[in-house]
Amino acid sequence: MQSNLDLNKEISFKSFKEQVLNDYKLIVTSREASLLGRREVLSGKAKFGIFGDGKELPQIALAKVFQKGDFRSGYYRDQTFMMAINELTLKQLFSGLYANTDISEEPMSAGRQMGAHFSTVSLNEDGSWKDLINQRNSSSDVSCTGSQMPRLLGLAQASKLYRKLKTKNKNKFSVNGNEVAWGTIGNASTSEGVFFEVLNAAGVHQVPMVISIWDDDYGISVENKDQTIKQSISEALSGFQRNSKKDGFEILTVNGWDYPNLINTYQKANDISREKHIPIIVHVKELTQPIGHSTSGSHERYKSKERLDWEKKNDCNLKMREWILDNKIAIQSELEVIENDSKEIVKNAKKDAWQTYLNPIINSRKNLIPILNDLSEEFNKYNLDNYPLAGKF
Ligand SMILES: Cc1ncc(C[n+]2csc(CCOP(=O)(O)OP(=O)(O)O)c2C)c(N)n1
Ligand SMILES: [Mg+2]
Repeated sequence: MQSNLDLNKEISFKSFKEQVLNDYKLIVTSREASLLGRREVLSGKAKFGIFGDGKELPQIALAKVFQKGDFRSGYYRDQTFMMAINELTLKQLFSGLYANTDISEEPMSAGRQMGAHFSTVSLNEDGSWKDLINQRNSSSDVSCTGSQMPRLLGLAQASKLYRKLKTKNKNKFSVNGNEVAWGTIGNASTSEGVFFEVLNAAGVHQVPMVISIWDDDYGISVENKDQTIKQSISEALSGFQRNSKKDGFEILTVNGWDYPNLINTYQKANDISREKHIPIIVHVKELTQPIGHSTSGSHERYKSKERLDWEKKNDCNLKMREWILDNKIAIQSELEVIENDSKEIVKNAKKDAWQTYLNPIINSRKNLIPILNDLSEEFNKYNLDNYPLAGKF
């Protein structure tokens, strides 16, 4: 679990190293889960799969500033973030893939939603509200890309109203409107009308909304050059940038493989948005998709060799590994221990989730067999040879 970060606090090298290695462990574990998850689908055990590979690192930085009471409204790439805020375990991720219908095993939707649609629970068993200010919240994803945007605007607008109005019974929902609504969206989905409408409204109303754009240059097989003006959504949106005379957005850009800059960028976004209620766009560039868009295709069929090679070299997990070694924060063998452990942890979580999914089916079969045996004995008491269909089946 990530702890909220205070960049101004001095820490010892030991505790800095511990934080960095914890972050590294989480991104490699999340990656292993994506790799193994894809195999589970392609070998026929799990349904459709879509994973967060290639987007791990920025989600770590986002999780560091995401506080209790905040809301996420995002899309299917955010497994690393959900793990970082402690709202998704590896076993739950696999239970989602197997569509386990037991809500205690698959808390996102008891296997009813598409996998990687991440939600937290807002109500108690008796239907009363939980204290949302004491938990990290995620409004459930919906499979239409872009549909997270209107929800994101509403959540941010709520904070604005809580700060402005003396709303009754607000204690469970807000502390003076200090809650930020954090959105995530893919680069291709920013071409949708609803994205621009929401940005316009957020700019007009000046709400505490931070929208991260995970830019991997593709929307399935379509490149930015074929669908985003200037091939860059932050350049396209430069007219939304606030200035000394007029309100608007703060637009931040950062490369998705740059760990220290990601942390600084999200800290900045957090400070501006939470305190001053200014909306922020964080354009996270140079991300990749190591195993392609989803289990329904292979990106090798439409990406050039140059692009595939570039993606291999610029994989955010690999870049963080290089950064750790270059800055002598840890040595190779320490990282290898983390990498090998992660493989084991993910394999075990997968096995556990599969066994838990199968157990009730195996138990039902165990209960059914004596019933069928009894029935068969019962039938044997009759002479079925006299029936016209006897022996036909
Ligand atoms: C409204 C809508 N149109 C099309 C789709 C099909 N679809 C699913 S994901 C996707 C591409 C999204 O690309 P991007 O926004 O860049 O996110 P990425 O998967 O690359 O992270 C499309 C077209 C959809 N789910 N919803
Ligand atoms: Mg994309």
